Amino acid sequence: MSDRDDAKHEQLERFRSDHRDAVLTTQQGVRVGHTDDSLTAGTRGPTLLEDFHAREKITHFDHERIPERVVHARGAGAYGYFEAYDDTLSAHTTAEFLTSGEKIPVFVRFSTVAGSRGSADTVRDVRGFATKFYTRQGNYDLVGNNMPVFFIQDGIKFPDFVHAVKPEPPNEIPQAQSAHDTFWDFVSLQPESLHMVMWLMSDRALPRSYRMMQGFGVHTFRLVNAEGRGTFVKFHWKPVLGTHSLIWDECQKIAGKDPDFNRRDLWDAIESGQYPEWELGVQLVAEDAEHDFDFDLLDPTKIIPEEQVPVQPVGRMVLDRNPDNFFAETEQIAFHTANVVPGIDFTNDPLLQARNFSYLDTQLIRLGGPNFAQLPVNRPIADVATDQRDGYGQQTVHKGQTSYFRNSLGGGCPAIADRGVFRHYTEAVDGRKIRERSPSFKDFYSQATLFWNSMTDVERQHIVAAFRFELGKVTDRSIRARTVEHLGRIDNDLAARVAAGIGVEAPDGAGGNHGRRSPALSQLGQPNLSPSGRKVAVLAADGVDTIGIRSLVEQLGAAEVVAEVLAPSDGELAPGGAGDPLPADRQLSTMASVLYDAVVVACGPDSVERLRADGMAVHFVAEAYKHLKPVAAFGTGLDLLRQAGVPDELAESTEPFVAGGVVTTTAAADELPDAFAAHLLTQLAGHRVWHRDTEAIPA
Ligand code: HDE
Repeated sequence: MSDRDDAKHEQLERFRSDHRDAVLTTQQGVRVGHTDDSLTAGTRGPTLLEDFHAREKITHFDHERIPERVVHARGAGAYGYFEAYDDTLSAHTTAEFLTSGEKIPVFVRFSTVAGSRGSADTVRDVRGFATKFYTRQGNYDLVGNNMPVFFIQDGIKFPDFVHAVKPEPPNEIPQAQSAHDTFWDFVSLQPESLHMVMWLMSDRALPRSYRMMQGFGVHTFRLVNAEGRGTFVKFHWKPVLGTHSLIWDECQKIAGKDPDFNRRDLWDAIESGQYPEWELGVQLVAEDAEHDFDFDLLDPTKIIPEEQVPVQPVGRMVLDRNPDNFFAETEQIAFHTANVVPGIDFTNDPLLQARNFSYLDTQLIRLGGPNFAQLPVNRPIADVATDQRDGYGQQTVHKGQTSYFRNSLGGGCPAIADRGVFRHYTEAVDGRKIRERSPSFKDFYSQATLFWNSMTDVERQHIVAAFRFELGKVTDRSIRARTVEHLGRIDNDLAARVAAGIGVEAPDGAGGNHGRRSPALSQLGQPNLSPSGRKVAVLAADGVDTIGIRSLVEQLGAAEVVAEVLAPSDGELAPGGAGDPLPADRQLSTMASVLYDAVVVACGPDSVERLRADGMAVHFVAEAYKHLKPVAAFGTGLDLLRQAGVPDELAESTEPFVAGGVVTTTAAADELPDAFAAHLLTQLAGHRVWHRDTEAIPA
């Protein structure tokens, strides 16, 4: 973990408590000499009311839970910093953190949306990507998601939407899933949701890692400069490791094998010094260009295609410190879209306007009163001086006679500032009071079509499979049919392919498709050529070639790839020939292929014989192959690939050979060529071997 110091870190230090070298006391500081037995009348008699220690201990325990977030309950967070590249944005905003180049402390919380606090990480869902910037001008919260649009246009529908996606009321089933009747009932009756539904059915909903996920502010916000001029802005986070996803079958299995998969990945990466990094980009639109688009900039179900308004990089964010305490920090952090600093303002996006109400309100119930901004993680590093007083959990001892404005008794303080204040953008507003959606919000299909058109064939196959899975779980046939009818208005081929899998009629083909594409929308269209951040399993048993493994692990490590040696049992592996014993990192039965990005079978006749007799090892290889992962073997390790049914051609010489993402060489031990690791790294950088045909592989 980083030893970087910053103002937030220093502030938190005042609140940290470490019990090393401490003795047990009550909350009142009275030393406790015995905490295992209650005070009773006789050793077999009733517990006495006067046992203040037992009562305090149990009472505190009884009150340890707070309400979980009504959405985004499950999350993981980390500290880090943001730094602007330069001051180019100063023409558009007075927000210093976007222009100063200084390192600004941040806390980021990633989350799933629908599941409860204890649900699995790898469900099909949107991911939250919320950043709190502790700036000198006050806290700024960018509370975004990993998808750039939302399901609804107006916040008044949010309770309806959330009620529909959450587990169904009679039995609280299913947990953290959209694959059920009420979700599809809702979206099929609210076509404005279709664009986002396309994103949700895409691989974006299955991130390989929080470190490999884009983030979006979603709404159009406004930057405001020193002259008070506004510029529309959309915020984008782009991960340095590239945007990568899991495969749906992997996700479902990981949910059982390691429900903390994404949390753990973030934690481990930071602990090991592989600090995740994102670039912040902005799309800027001049005020007088507001109506230059074929959609409304205030409509949160629309993107501004990057080909139309390019994303300009403005800074980078690095996460380099894990929290000390999940509850105190990750659970108690309170984001609020209305936490803005001078130079950033809202627009009239009706979804954003509702959020500006909701986030403050929800913290009051969740964190138990109006003083939650005093919790250590929420405290600004900017000075705070309000006339607000009292309330549950007040931590500040306010001195002085006055807590009102204007006062003379307190010397007029806190005084009204004349510099650096937040000034609301002075927008001209005129209109009749009316409960009606603007006609400019009424196109529900064009951008869903744009998204579909922009996908590669593989991405389209995944989208079709996702619709078939989700709608296949819907018991009401009319909901299935209604959804497919909407899909027909997005694209006929999409609708026909989905319909064929779920036993409903395809629509009549009258849909049409505008044919436009936005290549930036495709994840696979922008390959990331670095293997960094991936995890490789090396299968081994007693008798393995430990020299070969050591050199491979070292080469992978140099490329920031974590390689772990998995063996049938823990402890040291006896070497097959020359070489020293090698400690196994993990016991095979505690892990699974779905927790790795690739598998390597090491050489060693005895080792491979043992693995061939172990069904888990054979399955490990077959499953990794089925999930389109690079598979590699050296020396006698090739025999395990054959036993697992890997159908591709394997090496016949020591020259490393690659076919269908399978990297092999007959070389053993000290003769393992460097090119073997190099080929494996190239395959890892490709993430998955998308064109491998694995339909018939049983795993
Ligand atoms: Fe949220 N949302 N939201 N949301 N949201 C919450 O706030 C809400 C929306 C997002 O890690 C809640 O503190 C309404 C869009 C994230 O702590 C709550 C509407 C986007 C997080 C709430 C939306 C988001 C939340 C629940 C429609 C992406 C987790 C607990 C008007 C741009 C923040 C809490 C964290 C959390 C309300 C729509 C992102 C109830 C009413 C759009 C990342 O206030």
